[in-house]
Amino acid sequence: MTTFEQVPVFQCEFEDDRTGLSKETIKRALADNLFYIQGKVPATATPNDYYMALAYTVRDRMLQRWFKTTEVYTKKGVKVVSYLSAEFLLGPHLSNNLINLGIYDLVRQVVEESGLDFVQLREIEEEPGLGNGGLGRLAACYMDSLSTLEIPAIGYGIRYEFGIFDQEIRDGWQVEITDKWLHLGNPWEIPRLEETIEVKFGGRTEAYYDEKCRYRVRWIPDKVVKGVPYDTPISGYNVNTVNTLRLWKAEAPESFEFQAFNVGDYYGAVNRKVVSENITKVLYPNDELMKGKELRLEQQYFFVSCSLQDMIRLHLQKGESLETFHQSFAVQLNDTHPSIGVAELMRLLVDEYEIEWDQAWQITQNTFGYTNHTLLPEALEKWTLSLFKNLLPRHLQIIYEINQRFLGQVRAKYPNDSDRLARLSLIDESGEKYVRMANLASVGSHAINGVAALHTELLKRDVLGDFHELWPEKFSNKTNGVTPRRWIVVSNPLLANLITRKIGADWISHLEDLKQLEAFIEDAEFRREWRQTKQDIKGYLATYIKENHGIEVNPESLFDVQVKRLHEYKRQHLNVLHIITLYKRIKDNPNIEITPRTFIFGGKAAPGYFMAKLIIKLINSVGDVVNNDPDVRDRLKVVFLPDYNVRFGQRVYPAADLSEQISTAGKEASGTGNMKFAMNGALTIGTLDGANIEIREEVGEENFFLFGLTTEQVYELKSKGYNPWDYYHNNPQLKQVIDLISSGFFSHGDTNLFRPLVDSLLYHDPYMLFADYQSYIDAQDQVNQAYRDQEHWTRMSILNAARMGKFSSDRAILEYCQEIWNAVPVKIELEEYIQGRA
Ligand code: 73E
Repeated sequence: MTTFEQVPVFQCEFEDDRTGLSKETIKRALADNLFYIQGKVPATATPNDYYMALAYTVRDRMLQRWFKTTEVYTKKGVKVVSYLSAEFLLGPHLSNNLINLGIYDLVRQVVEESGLDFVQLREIEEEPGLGNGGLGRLAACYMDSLSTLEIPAIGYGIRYEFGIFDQEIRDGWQVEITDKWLHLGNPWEIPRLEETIEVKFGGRTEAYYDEKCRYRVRWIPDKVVKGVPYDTPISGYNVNTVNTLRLWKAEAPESFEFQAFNVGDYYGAVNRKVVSENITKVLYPNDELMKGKELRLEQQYFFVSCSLQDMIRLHLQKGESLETFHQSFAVQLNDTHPSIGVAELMRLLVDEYEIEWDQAWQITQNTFGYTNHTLLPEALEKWTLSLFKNLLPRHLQIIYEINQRFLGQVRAKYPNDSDRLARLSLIDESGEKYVRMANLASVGSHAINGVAALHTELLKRDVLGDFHELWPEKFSNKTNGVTPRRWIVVSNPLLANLITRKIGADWISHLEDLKQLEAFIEDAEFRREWRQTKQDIKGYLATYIKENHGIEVNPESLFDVQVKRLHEYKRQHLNVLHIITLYKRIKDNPNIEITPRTFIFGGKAAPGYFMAKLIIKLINSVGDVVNNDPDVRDRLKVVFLPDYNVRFGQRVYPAADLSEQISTAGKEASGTGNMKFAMNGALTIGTLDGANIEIREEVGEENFFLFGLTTEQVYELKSKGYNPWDYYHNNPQLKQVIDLISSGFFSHGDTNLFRPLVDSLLYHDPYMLFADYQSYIDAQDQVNQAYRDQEHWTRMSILNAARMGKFSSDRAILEYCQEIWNAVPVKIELEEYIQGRA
């Protein structure tokens, strides 16, 4: 049980079951919610009923704050940040809200005194997996920080009925299962049916002259879909602010069905309903891969149109005119997924609210900011003109108009530079014609940012190089951050307690305070406690692995962890080459002294990404051999833990000794797992990529295991002709490892199974594993040496955690507020009887 020091936020003079915080009141509220909401008595209640009753009890305690917060934001003069994201990877709500409200220990005690198993109830919650990975999780961390910093904010996204698939491993292969996260109900959301919005699709446009003889265009759609908002409260830590995450669900409007019934087309009517509701059915499980599917563009336009119409409604409700829209809302585009918003805001302003083009364009540019998250060419969004025109005919016209005016400016600045014009154009005309969403987002925003220093530099130089030349002032870097509430306090209460005992609890909302831990580095007792804490948590993970996956791991061994989406650029297979290298050393010399290691992997592969799935199979196949070879004598263990998600992240980051951040330099825009590991005292083995560079700068190069080519060296080697074959031939160790895979040693003699992977490495190796192999192995050997000196390792571990202040999402959000959004905190005051003595 956690002994984490709570910060008492409120104490009631007047209590009722909905707000009271005395033990008795909470106990009564649990029983009440079980009876009146779940309709159960203890004799018939299932664990899920109790979980639901508990969740409602916690939600009730946020409602006054939530209501108050929303009310304040409708006041004139309050600028609201609107974070538009196709993904919010929230993870379980219960513990997070308990921590943020400062009532974790209290509620846990009450639950246990009521004879219930708190941990069992907590684990029942289905996590909302409404995202693929880093990008969606970043949005969730940012929502937490916005509330904690008391910034008026609203997150807008999609209420997918099925989030990221559940992963099972069968015979070493990934199998995808639909994620039915809503099947037992979702106590954290409230549908706001009366705030439903209509969204149009398809059809055609028609030009006309209005009563003042002005040329206008109207859009005659062939489909209308209703967007129903579902609101989830997002609490801040130790403050009254509770912001809203508003997710849209698609529903078919009644009127369309009646029309069809009248002509007797019953099937057609019902079918149309199904098709409309498909829009928010399922999250596309591809990260970093753009697939030009019509439904994906429908999803994007659907949620963006709902959100912008919602904002306009709120703005007009304040009694403001649309000329000042950008003073009410700062809208951030989380990658290009919501970038159709640029054309949609123009359409709303020009077509529906009859604002002149130039003014509408000013409002639009002043409203939007655009965050780019990837440089990978295969991830850049583009839509064929035909697909675009079918779905959004009016938007295509608007994009043409924006483009014509924009290219006019470019031509004036760079006469006779048709190549530049072709690169900057919103339309790619090099082959089949496409709309380029990154260009649309860049032209339509006043600010463009990357997510780590290196990434922003590369963005300015390559992907958006021409835009940077044109408007250098628009560009800035905002290095990612993660919330220490979820990633330390919720997930690692033992470490949080230890830290708080030493330096007080302020670090939870001022992560730079962790620096104060450095003062205790010479304190042997503190180091012992630090080491013991890590050991205890590793013990819990070992038990979990044994109980859930039947694999025995040694909690004293070095826990070497790589958890992230499967992708060739992230190079999980480089990690495997290291494992095989160690295995080979043992086979060649069974008595060799080696540092015992447990290799832990987790991550999902996009269902259509064959190579990523083959890498999962390889990890499991190597694990089968290594784990069962008596020569290894349990000194190496390889476990692939299925269904990596936020909840499992919370279990694994605290238990790691070594964090694998081994992407090819220049490929990982930032990474955020790297930050979560280091905050929890893991050391990093990593390349000079993404935020690794800044982590290394902060923690000190002596506390970081660096290897591999730099981005420059990668480019150089590529341009002079990279030949992986040479590395294979010139490095006997590497050759042995590759030959062992090819020989069928890990595939029951099947020499074909891993051939696509091996051939890809030998003949192409686009992510340059072979070029980095030796340097990686050398760095891993240094890790082994370092781990043997536990005193020294502990010092490095403490320094890593102590120097992670920069990577709090609070710091990142402050920078966005000051440099992009021009947003300031607004204190939420509560009535005395709820506020208590806070
Ligand atoms: O480096 C990460 C970064 O830390 C990057 O790969 C990831 O975003 C994280 C947060 O900034 C990312 N995901 C996507 N693009 N970049 C993406 C692309 C398409 C669909 C879903 C996600």
